[in-house]
Amino acid sequence: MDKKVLNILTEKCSQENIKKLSDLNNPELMKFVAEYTELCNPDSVFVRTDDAKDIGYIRNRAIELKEEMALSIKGQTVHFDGMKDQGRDAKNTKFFMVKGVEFGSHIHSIDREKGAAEIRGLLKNIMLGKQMYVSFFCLGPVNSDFSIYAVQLTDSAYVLHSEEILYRPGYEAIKKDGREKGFFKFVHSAGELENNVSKNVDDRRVFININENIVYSTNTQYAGNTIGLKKLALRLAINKADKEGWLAEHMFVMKVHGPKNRKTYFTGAYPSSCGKTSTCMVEGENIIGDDIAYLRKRNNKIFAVNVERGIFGIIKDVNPDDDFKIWNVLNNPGEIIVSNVLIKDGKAYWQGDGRPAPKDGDNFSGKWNKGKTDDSEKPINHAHNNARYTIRLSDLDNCDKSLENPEGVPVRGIIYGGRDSDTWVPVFQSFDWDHGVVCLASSLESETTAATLGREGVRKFNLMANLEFLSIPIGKYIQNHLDFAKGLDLIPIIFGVNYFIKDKNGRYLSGMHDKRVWLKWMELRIHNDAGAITTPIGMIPRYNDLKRLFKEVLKTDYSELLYNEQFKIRIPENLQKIERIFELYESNVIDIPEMVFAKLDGQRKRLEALKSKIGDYVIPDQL
Ligand code: SPV
Ligand code: MN
Repeated sequence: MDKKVLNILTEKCSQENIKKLSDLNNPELMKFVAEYTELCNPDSVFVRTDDAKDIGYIRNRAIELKEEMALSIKGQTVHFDGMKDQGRDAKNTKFFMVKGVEFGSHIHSIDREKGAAEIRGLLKNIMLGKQMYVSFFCLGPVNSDFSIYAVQLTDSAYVLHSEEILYRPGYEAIKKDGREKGFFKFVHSAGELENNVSKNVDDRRVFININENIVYSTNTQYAGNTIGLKKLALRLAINKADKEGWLAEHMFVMKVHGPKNRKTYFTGAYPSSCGKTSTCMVEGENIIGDDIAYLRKRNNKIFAVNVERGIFGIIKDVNPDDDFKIWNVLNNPGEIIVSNVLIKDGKAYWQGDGRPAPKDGDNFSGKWNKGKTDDSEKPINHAHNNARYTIRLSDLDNCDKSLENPEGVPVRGIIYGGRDSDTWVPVFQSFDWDHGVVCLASSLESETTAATLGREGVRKFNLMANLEFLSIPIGKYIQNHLDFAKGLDLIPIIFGVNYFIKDKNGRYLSGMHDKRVWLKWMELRIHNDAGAITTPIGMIPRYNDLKRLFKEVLKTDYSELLYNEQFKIRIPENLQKIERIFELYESNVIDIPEMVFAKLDGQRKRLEALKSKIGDYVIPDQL
């Protein structure tokens, strides 16, 4: 072993911990650990293997250091992030860029040297007085061509405990594999703590070095900024996928049951907090993953895996009526972390849980009582809008067996959905792959939510629900999607959904459970078992098919009046959308494939033709 590396490690690590590292037989990893041990300067270093003893140690540390507090339900704990650390910090998340390399204005970047100097400055001695934990994980199932190994350095036992729930262990796999390079590396520090939360949030940074596959995260605890394997790894994976010819997506993976025991696999991309988790969790179907998927081609088909093995989900509105399965897990013993909820007498409360909120308790603002206000005199809710739960998928009885299948599942349908109050119909099918990639996926917009810091309810462009995580130019990313279906025997069908369409009085037109019907319709379409009506934006369901499905699936009567309102083609809104998207691609972004403009233009012409024939708003019967 390199002498300098050994000296640094010997100073901070016990012999036992050094042995755990050297057993991996990977000098590059050792060097990486030593480099950041020296820079961050923790009091000691603990190496976590896949061993139950090590895992238990981290779980206990989180409690001991009050990063988590035990709740009255056995195995459950609560974690609080600071008042100003309740979502992903898009503003301070930046990619290192080499001068002269143009990625386009949508990608937040910082000059590489400048960024490296800034982050080194912030990391210097940041772990003084703390222990640094080193841990290994595998993204995707182990022993698979999807597997990517990752190493996480952090001073937060909460971060590691969360990762333990959410990701597959990697220590033994790495030892066996003998692979020396290609690891994703994450360096995180919560920084100085005050009342157990990151104090210096002004120095919160998430800096991404795609050339070296390293992400740094400082002065933050919120999981979306700190859990290396989640959105930080997604950013690295998008770049790796681009080089290797596969896709890394912000997508769920699920199985939908069709007639005669047919099983059809879907993936779905929705921006945060737009119904992604609740779609793959619907009654009657099976979940494989709720957030991040890798897609690869094999035997001229597309296969997908869940990169994770758990859910870091939004807890708001989880109640026995709307989300029974999650509710059940959260109300039973098990290894679960809830965050940024209200705690009263050891019990967790959150918004939309169907129970009266206690008048006081502990939450992310410290001691809380009804009427408490923040710095700007705004009332503080008992639980945050973006409060979360962290659970293992295997704790759910609807978890699909294929979760750990190294081959993944064959993808037949891909769904794109945003939060859109006035434009898209609740469900529709693209004409073909290219139309789907351009007019659905690359035209996705969504009204903002609490999952990222900033104002809610503003319409934002978010292609493939992946914009925030893109580490390659947008044009290239779209081209990769266009190319992905080339030469396939079975091209997945691309669908659009919108659970948030409203009538002119601002009332939602769909019920919470209607997505179960939309899924069944899409399943039938894939196998040519339902008809459709051709419209300028794609193909929409026929009333009679939906009426039958509503009866079968939800046991409700679906009226033609509602159908016409929901599936009315809103031409002015759709034309405005095309204008917005067209302009965006024309002005801001480099190297956009010609196909984008051609498909958008085609859609515009179809909409205009229908408008001049019938008018602004066209109900399906008129088509
Ligand atoms: C999301 O907001 O899309 C999430 C949670 O899945 S996180 O990205 O971790 O903030
Ligand atoms: Mn997500």
